[in-house]
Amino acid sequence: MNVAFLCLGGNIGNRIENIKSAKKAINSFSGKIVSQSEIYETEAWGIDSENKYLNQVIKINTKLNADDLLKSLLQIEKKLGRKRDSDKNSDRTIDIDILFFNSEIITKKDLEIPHPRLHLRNFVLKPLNEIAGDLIHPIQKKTISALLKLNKDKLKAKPLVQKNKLNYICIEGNIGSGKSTLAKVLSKKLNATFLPEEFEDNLLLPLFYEDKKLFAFPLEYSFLIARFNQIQQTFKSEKKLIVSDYSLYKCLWFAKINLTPKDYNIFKKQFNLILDQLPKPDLIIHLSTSTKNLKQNIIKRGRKYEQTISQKYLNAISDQYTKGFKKIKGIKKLSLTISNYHPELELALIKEINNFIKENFA
Ligand code: PH2
Ligand code: MG
Ligand code: MG
Repeated sequence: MNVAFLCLGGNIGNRIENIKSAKKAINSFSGKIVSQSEIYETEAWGIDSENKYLNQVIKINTKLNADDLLKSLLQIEKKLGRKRDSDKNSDRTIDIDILFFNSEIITKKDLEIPHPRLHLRNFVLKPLNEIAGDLIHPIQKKTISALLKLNKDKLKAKPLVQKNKLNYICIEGNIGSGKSTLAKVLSKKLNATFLPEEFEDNLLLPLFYEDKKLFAFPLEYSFLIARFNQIQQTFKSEKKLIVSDYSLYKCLWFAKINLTPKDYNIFKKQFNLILDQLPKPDLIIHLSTSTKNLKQNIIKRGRKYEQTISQKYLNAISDQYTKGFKKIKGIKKLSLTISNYHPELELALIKEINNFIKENFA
């Protein structure tokens, strides 16, 4: 099996659709796509055209040799409406270039591998670096990431912000609403990474339930810092969709209930600073249910320090969650109300969430 890296690009017509169609055809006729970069937008390189390019780099496994691969790619270009006129660099619907073929060096009239200008171009190096930063250029004898750093191309390749891409889902709800169970099931269903709330480690929490006035400020503050840290670390290493059973907003909502107005104002400033540093959720789901149901669930799961939680406190949290949820702007929101708990509940909720995702995200 041969490994090849291809650069797809085009600057006229429906550029995204053309790239998508090209990939479909490549998968059928040229080789199996095993990884792909984001799509980048760049001004036309080396030519005088107003039409910006979209480019994407893909890696394929193929049984074809380099000549036959080129033939199949040229056929695909033609099928997708590529016109070749005398001007070598004219605007085009789709261009598919072979960047590398194994680590071979080929210098024929109609096929040069590695692509002779790839190391000069941000629109190739940027996406290529994403999927093969450590690959060594067989002529330049440098890695792609080194070539990217060295290269002086002035044209910036900007990742195309894909509309409504789903990267981060938070499930919110009062103590005992069942958000953790649901988040776990949902992350399995969506093949996502589960980011769990880590309240067990907070030694202040049991103390707080014994003396709320004394421990409220240190408790809320320590939660804020711990959650900030956890979310930041997770996003540093995780590329997959993340499903969490909390959002940072809960810090603010609990602070509103537990802190004096003066302390709350101080807290809110710090909260907003920290919120700005973190990736925004794409979807927040609010699970709500009656205080009676919450109380039952708290008894059922039997965490010792939770058993003294009063009806009044639960009511206050539910109210604050509802108010806070309404105030969130610029994030997709889904509200789910649970009237009673039954064995099929999770499945029913997942179905609703799935429908919402289908309608709202690409
Ligand atoms: N391809 C060219 C010439 N110039 N510029 C950008 N940004 N992207 C391309 O794919 C591209 C180009 C010739 O193939
Ligand atoms: Mg080209
Ligand atoms: Mg070409």
